[in-house]
Amino acid sequence: TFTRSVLLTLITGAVVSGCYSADQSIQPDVDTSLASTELGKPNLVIIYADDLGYGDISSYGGTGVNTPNIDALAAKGLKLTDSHASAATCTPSRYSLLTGEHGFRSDAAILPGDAPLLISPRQATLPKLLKRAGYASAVIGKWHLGLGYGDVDWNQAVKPGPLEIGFDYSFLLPATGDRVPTVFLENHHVVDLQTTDPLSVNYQENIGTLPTGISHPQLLKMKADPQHSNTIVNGVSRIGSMTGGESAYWIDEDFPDIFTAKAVDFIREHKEQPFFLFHSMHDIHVPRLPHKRFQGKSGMGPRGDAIVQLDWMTGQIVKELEKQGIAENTIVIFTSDNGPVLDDGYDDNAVEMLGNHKPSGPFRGGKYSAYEAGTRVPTIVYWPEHIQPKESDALTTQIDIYASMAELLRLDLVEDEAIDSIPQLDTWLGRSESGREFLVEESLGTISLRHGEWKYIRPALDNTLPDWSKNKDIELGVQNSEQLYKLTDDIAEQNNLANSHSDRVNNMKQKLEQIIES
Ligand code: NG6
Ligand code: CA
Repeated sequence: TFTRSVLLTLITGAVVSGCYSADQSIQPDVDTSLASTELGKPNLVIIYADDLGYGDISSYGGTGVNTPNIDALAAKGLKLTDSHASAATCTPSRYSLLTGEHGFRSDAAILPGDAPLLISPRQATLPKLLKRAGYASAVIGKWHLGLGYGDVDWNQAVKPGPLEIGFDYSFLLPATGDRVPTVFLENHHVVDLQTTDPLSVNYQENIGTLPTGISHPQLLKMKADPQHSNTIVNGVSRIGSMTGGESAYWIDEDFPDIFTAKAVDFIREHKEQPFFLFHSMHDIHVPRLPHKRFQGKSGMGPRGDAIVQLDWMTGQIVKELEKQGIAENTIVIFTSDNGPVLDDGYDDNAVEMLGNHKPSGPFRGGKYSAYEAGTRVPTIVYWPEHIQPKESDALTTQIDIYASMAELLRLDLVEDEAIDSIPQLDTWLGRSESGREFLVEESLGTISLRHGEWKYIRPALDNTLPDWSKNKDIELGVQNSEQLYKLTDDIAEQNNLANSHSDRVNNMKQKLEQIIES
């Protein structure tokens, strides 16, 4: 149940439950009845941007930056305009994408960089589902779903992780760019680590002698807030303390080339069999440190330049699919894990250089927020063979990718598998406009429900909200009383209709409770 402790966890991100429920254990049969279906077995590539807002790309109204590669997908594919990440923060969104379950069912919250793996190796996952149809799977880029059993020894095999929950290959940034350890993890091992210089990480206290943002501010490329002022690597202070393992430290500016090369390798090696590539971008999360060739390319500073970089990375993947002759038979889903944020801890001029660009599009709020911009994100489905160019305002959510892929591949979901995922294949292929009747949006400190054009935001169960949300102009949308908005008349959620529509409030509240308790 969605208890007070869960809420506190969502708010602070401090408690890590890592709890696995035993009854999620499944042993599905391999489906051998998969004669070639009408749609065959397309490859699936999910390009998952980080913190990219609804209005951050040109085809969704972004004015401060050009995104020709992403726009080409939108022009030739299905452009969804009411499509949602499952949550307004990273970890629960990723959890839902990969498990088909709401994050609150496992207390999913923003995880520290040393958190245990949040998804149980016994749990059903999207890569495991696809394996039943013969797919190979890889995750490349940001993980942020925890690793090991907590208190990870980075000098040994780090597991369980992606390989234990169904991926065949992983090349990860373990948590986020702003959290230690600042090293790549390939399958079970930290890349380029030397045994003579062991790596240690600590989120409770400072360890080692590396300079920090507090002790050596003169070493910084960007000033940071107190939470981001610990160990300095590559001129950037991070959250958490780290010592040793220096040969393994990443250079942030190299991310686009390294991750692209790994993704291209995986595509080349698997072009003969169906595959799933979860290309989990670091951009445009903080710290924003685009490669030199993208610096100054947007006129909006590092945040805009990171969007240009993200667009380039997207183009590289599509080009490679074309080069290998498999673009026609590959579903590319381009979307984001949560809404936009300007100041998320580093002084990179995102606010000052914004100009008229509107990261949230016409919507209220942004990352962390219960208002629409928290979860409503650009979502494009590109599949040349089967999707006609189209725009659709069907209500959709990333949590349904799981059951929709099962529908496409004619795989039955077993009991307890992806319990919150609803098959929506026709909608995701642009063949139907009906979409979801109800849709849950998780956010920092509360939870909301969409019912068609209506949006209900549950009141706060607790008043302990983070201080940084106030001084960074982040609107969480958490209030002590009910909120109800009618989006068709009020897209920016300005007129709270809860008082004049108490029946609707009660119905939606009840429905939300029902979903939470189910
Ligand atoms: C927050 C961090 C923020 C970012 C976020 C995770 C502070 C004050 N803020 O706790 O900088 O790292 O976690 O972002 O520490 S997410 O996209 O991965 O959810
Ligand atoms: Ca994010």
